[in-house]
Amino acid sequence: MLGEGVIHSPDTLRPVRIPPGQRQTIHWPVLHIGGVPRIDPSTWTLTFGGLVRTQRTITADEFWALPRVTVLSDFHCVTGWSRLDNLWEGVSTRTIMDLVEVLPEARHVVIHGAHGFATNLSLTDLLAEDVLLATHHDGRPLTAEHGGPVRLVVPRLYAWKSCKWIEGIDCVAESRPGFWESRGYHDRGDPWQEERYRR
Ligand SMILES: Nc1nc2c(c(=O)[nH]1)N[C@H]1C(S)=C(S)[C@@H](COP(=O)(O)O)O[C@H]1N2
Ligand SMILES: [Mo]
Repeated sequence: MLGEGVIHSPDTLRPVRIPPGQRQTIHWPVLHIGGVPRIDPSTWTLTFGGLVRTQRTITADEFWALPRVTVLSDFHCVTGWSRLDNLWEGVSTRTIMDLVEVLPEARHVVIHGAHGFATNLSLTDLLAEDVLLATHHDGRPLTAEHGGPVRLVVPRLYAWKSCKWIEGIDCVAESRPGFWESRGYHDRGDPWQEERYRR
């Protein structure tokens, strides 16, 4: 049994858990472009920019002092694999975004990861209750291969939105495509609508 404090991503309550065109995987593939950056967890930082009242960087110490959440969710890669029942632990994006004053004209964010990777989200999708900056998966610290020390997890969108080795969040007014979105991937990427590629 899972503890009472666990947030269940709404998609985990669907009678059918595998979106169209996907197949279930039991093991957990490692997928990204470029090498695996080795980031010291004690010197990791997260920088907020763009349409925020004051640009700021939070340190690892500040991050680890924040209240934590546990989320049970599914993970769907656009290449076709889906991994169900992932137990993520970390800090809610709601808690993180409360640390900065987002200006009212901001409607979207650009998430920045190591090696210049970026992906975009609407503020609404970023602030969904099951979205978090994860440090642990299934009870263990995230390995570097899977995005450790800290990655974003956006369960209800294709996994390319779940930026590994997150470094920064920029608030913007208009949607601004990231790495895959500017190479033909869909702006939003809802697996249940099969939003794989831009139409
Ligand atoms: N920084 C970064 N994050 C990334 C990627 C990437 O190339 N760079 N690839 C994305 C894609 S396409 C997928 S499917 C998931 C895979 O996460 P995993 O390797 O932990 O399974 O990471 C996403 N996050
Ligand atoms: Mo992916």
